[in-house]
Parts: sequence; structure tokens; C-alpha cells
Amino acid sequence: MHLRFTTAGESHGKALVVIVEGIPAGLPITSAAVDRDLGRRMQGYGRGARMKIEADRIEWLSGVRAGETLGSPIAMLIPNRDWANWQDVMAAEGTPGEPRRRRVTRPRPGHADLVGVLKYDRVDARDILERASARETTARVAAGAVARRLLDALGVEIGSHLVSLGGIRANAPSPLPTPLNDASDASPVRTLDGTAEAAIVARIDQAKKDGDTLGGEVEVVARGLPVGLGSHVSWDRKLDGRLAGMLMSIPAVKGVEIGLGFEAARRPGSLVHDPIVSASHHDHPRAVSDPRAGFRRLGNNAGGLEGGMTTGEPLVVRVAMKPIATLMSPLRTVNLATGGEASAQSERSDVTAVPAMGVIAEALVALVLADAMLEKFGGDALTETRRNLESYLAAAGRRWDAIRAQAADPEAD
Ligand code: EPS
Repeated sequence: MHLRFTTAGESHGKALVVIVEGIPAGLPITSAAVDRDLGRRMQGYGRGARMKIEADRIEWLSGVRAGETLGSPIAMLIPNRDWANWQDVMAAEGTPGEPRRRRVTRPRPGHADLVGVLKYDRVDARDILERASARETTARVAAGAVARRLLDALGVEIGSHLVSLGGIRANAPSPLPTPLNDASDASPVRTLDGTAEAAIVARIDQAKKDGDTLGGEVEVVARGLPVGLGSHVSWDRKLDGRLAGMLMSIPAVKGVEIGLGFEAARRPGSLVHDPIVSASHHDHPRAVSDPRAGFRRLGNNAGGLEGGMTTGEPLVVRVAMKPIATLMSPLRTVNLATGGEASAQSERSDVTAVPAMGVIAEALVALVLADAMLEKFGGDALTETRRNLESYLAAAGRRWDAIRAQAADPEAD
């Protein structure tokens, strides 16, 4: 990995921390740019009361000086405002084994509670759920915001929109709006389909009344990527595998599709693969040279990846999330303290977090793509990374120009 990151922090602990290593020096960055994504992650119709308590903002601990990265590890701290209400429950000091307030002994089906207490030899499932909580994704979104800044400096835009929620599908215009997030963030469920939006909001209201929860799907799109990120040569360098692995690590995510995804398995090859044609340079005005090296595809069923490498077409990834495991009308479970039958714990939670999951998925896609950019182009300073990218694209463009010149030569075969 060329870009490494690690997070720490419990949901109701003092704070979350994240360290990101490998970002080149000289990348302009502000806390506002990171906080913007943290704020976007907190939005979405169907979130619970916790988001009214939190106001996620980072504090730089290291790696940034005078508005620019230093090339050293970037450490960020995000305080949990709810910590004030949980200090005694979550305090590091105390007597091991002594029961604490707000003990959790009725594991929720679908959550990490039961397997976690068995595996880690705990009596209180809070020891598990505090870290299994999706609160952790705040720290990953902060890391992803830094990766997004790097990609933005290299001409790549990442956005997402909601594809379905609670079984209601949303349509999206083709082509998608640019920038994508300006359009999707304007919707309370991050959909581009006003009719579906109203039906989805009503569905969430109904689920809330029923004490139930809802899952759904989002689509992440990255535009402006150069051809050739990732590699076909080894399994662990294939970009589709790296993306799917990373996205499957989001809590409650159960599926990832690239391009046509599962639908490709149901069609003949003639209706799946995207024919190749020559492209003109003005197709990509943001790039210094055509990121597709003079070629493009008629269609993008491949979702921007062939052979585990970017084609230069937009990267299109869909992510499916199951409904949250904390139900206000709880399911059947077993009480770990008594061994008797019980109803599962029903802590305060969200009816749905699918809109927020879209923001998290964008952050993780940004981290994988930034890693792939640094793998391909390296650079201790942003100027060097950019120079390497530009020289690669210019060389790829010259190669194609040479082929075309040769083809125009009547002497050539
Ligand atoms: C979560 C339960 C809720 C969510 C939380 C994830 O928190 P609480 O138990 O404090 O009400 O709000 O999500 C976040 C805190 C967040 O920032 O996304 C869970 O059990 O996973």
C-alpha cells in the first residue's frame, strides 16, 4: 500500500483518531474541506437522535502546516460530543469484571454483539458494539477527504447518488450531472429522482412507526481517472478487488457491483462488452491530455475497469447495505446473563443510514484510487506526482498519434 491509514476510537469514547500516511508534500488542504465531508456524512433522512448531539469536526494533530501537507503522517482527531454523557460508562479507569451501567446482554441479530462476546471472551456486549458501531466511519471519511483533495488536484471528481432505499428504486439522468454531489446532496436521501424521493421519505416514516429499519443501494462515480491504474499482473494489484474489499468493510454492506455488475452474468457477451473507438482530446477538458490515451468505449458496462485496471472511462461502483440491526421492535434473542429467551437490545439508533453510506463509500473509493495513483505515479511532492501523471498521459497520447500517422502513410501495410 502506498497510502496507509488506520483509525481508533469507540462510539461513545472520548474521540476518534485517524492517521493517514503517504500523501505527498505540498497538497493544499484546510480543515473546512475535511469537515465538509464529515458534515455530509451526518445528513440523510432517517438518521437518529445521535446526529443532533454530534457536530463532527477535525482537529489537525500533525502532517499539515500553513495550509499544506508536509509529506509526513497526517493525524486527525474528531471529538465525540456524546462522550460527556458516557464518561462513567466508558472510562478507561475502573475494576476489571465489575459490571458497568448500560451493560448490553441481549445481543442483536445481525450485529457483531454475540459473535464478538464469544470471540473476545467478554460479558458485556458494549465492549464489542462500541467499536463495531458505524461511528468509526467518521474517521475513515476524514481520511477519505484528504484522499479526495489529492485526487481533485490530479483532475479526478468523485460523487455518489442513491439508487434504492427500502425497496424503492430511484432513476438517474444520463449523463449524470456534474459535479454529481451538488445535485445529490440537495436531496434529503441523496437521490436524483424527485418522485422516488417522496416515496422513499414516506417509506422511512412508515418504518419508523413500525419500529423497523431499511437498507438500500448507492452508486459511486469517479470521473477524470487516467487509463491504467491498478494492474492485471497480480491478484492483489487488481483495482476491482481492492475497491470491492474496501467497500465491503463498511458496516452493514453486503454487496458491491462494478459497472453492469450481476446483470452482466445474465447477458451474452455481445450485450455486455463495450466496443472501442478513437477519442478526441477535447472529450476531457479538465485533463492535461486525454486520460483515455486517445481511445474510448461505446458504453460503460465495464464500469471503467478492464483487467483490474482503469479504462479512463468513469468508474461506476454500486454498494448494497442491509437494514441496520438495531430494531425498535426487537427480534428474538437470548439473554447472555440469564440464558433465558429475550427481546434484543433496542438502543437509540437510525431507521436508515443509506444516504450516509454513500458519503462513506465515496471516501473509501477516494482512498483506494489515491493509493492506486501513488502506486502508479509516486512522488514525494505533489508537483512530482503531477509531473509523472502528465508525462505518462503525454507519452500515451504520442503513441496513439504515431499509430495514426503511420496508418495515414500509404507505404505502411
Ligand atoms: C450506531 C448507533 C447510533 C448511530 C451510530 C451508529 O449511535 P448511538 O448508539 O449513539 O445512538 O447514531 O452512528 C454514529 C454515531 C455515527 O456517527 O454514524 C450503531 O450502533 O452502530
